[in-house]
Amino acid sequence: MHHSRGKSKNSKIANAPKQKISYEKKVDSAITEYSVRSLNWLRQAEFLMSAPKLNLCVEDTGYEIAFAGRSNAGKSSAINALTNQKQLARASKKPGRTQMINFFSLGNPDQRLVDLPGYGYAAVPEAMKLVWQKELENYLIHRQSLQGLVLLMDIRHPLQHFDVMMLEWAYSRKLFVHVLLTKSDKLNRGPASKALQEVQQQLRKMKLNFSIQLFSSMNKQGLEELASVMAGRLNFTLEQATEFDLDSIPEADANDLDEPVEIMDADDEAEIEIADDVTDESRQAD
Ligand SMILES: Nc1nc2c(ncn2[C@@H]2O[C@H](COP(=O)(O)OP(=O)(O)OP(=O)(O)O)[C@@H](O)[C@H]2O)c(=O)[nH]1
Ligand SMILES: [Mg+2]
Repeated sequence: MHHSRGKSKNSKIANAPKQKISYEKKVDSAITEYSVRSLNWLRQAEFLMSAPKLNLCVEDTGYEIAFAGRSNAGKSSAINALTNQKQLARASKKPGRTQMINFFSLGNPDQRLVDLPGYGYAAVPEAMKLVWQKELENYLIHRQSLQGLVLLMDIRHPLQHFDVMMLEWAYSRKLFVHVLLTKSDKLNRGPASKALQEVQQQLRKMKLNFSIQLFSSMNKQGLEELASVMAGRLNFTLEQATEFDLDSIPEADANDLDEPVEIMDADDEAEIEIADDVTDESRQAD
C-alpha cells in the first residue's frame, strides 16, 4: 500500500540517489545521436562581437537564436553551460551584467547565439533602462535572422509581467519560443516537475503553444534537450554534424559555474551593486 503523502515523499528522498545523479538519469532517454552531436557542435561557440545597437550588429544573415529573460534569470550562465566554456558569456551575481547584444558564432558565422541583456532590472538608472529597452526592442523587431527566443525564467518566479509580454510579442511576430525554467537545482524533483506542469498549463491557457523544459546550469539538467531544440532551429543538419572536426571541440570541464552554490540571487537580496564597467566588454574570446 501507499504511504501517506508526507511519508512517502520523505522516504523517497532518503532512498533517492544524489540529486545530480537522478537528473542525469532523467535526461538519458532524451539523448539521441542528434542531441549529442548538437551539444558537441554548440561547444564550438566563439565570441563574435558585442553591439550596443542594431545597426552595429554582425551581418543579418543566416540563423540566430537569442537568449532572453529577466535580469539574473541565468541567460549567460546557460550559454556557458551549453557551450561548455566557463566565461564565454559574462555571468554575474550582479543583475544587469550583460549590457550589450552579444553574438557568438557556432563554427559558422551564419549560425549564431545571442546573449541579451536582461529586462526588469530595477536598479539600473531609469534613463539607461529606457535606452536599453529601445535597443532591445529594435533588435527584436527588426532582426531578420532571428529565428526565435530561448526564454529563461527562474523556476521560483515564472511568468512575470515582462515574461508574458515577451511571450505574446514573440507569438505575434511568429517567432518560436523555447522556455527554460532555470535554476531547477533550487527545487527538489517533485516541486520542480510540478512547477513545469503549472507553467505548461498556464501557457496553454494563454494559447501559447511553446515548448518548455527544466534547466540548470549548475547541475547541467536539460542540456541535451536544449541543444537539440536549438540545433534544429539553427538549421544544424546531420550532414553538417558529420562534417565538423571533432578534434576542435574544447575539452569537457569539471564545472562551468565558478561561483559557489550559495549564490546571491537578485530575487533573494535587496542591496545589489550596479554592474561596474558598462563599456568595457573586452574579454578573451580564445
Ligand atoms: N543555482 C543556480 N544558480 C544559477 C544558475 N544559473 C545561473 N545562476 C546564478 O544566477 C546569477 C545570474 O546568472 P547570469 O547567468 O549572470 O544571469 P543573466 O540572466 O545573464 O543576467 P543579466 O545579464 O543581468 O541579464 C549568477 O549568480 C549565477 O551563478 C543555475 O542553474 N542554478
Ligand atoms: Mg547575462
